[in-house]
Amino acid sequence: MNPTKKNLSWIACAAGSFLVASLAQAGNVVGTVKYAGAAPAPATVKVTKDQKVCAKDGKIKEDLLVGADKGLQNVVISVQAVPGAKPPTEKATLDQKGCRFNPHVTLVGVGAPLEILNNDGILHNLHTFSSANPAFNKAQPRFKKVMKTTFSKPEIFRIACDAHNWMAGWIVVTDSPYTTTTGANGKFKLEGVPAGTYTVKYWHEKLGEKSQEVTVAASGDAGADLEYPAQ
Ligand SMILES: [Cu+2]
Repeated sequence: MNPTKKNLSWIACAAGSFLVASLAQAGNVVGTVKYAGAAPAPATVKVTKDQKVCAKDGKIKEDLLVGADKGLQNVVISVQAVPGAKPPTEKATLDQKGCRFNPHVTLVGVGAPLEILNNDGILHNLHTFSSANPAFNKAQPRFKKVMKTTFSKPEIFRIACDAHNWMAGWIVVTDSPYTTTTGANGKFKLEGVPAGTYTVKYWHEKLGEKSQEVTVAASGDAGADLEYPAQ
């Protein structure tokens, strides 16, 4: 074998082993977020306009959703300052469906595209209450089925619809690919977090922000359960 070829194959082989080693040294952050008190009954939302479209299904206030076994829904979980981590780049979608923001909390990476849909056949008007990112207030008439936007700074902000005052939601612009929200049972799982010790941040629209440290081993699950005191 000539020396050049030999060197190349050694480099390729070394790079391969490094990749395998670094992939193997990552674990998952898993947990359940709970609400300590008795689950409050969600308030019903009064639909006062565009009844045909908006009142098709019953609506509840979504600012404190407690499911089975006290699981708290729509908590944003984010592992902070993971070395080498880049913001998620996938397209996010926010649907204004039946005059409700779906999902209630939308995650999007810094600089990643957000598509805002309107298939309701009526006028919606998206109003953002951001401060790090420029706020906007844009009509989305029934014929404009998609609006596209991006955000350049990490921030969590409220969104509303000026046409339907009960519509309420949140947009989470994140620079951490290790960001997710809890499901109806309060559970979450973040996979492939490189081994290390990190701060995990929890945010809930009504119950506020909390954090705790988590140490992720080279494989397996690191637990990050949390309980918010009842209000
Ligand atoms: Cu609307």
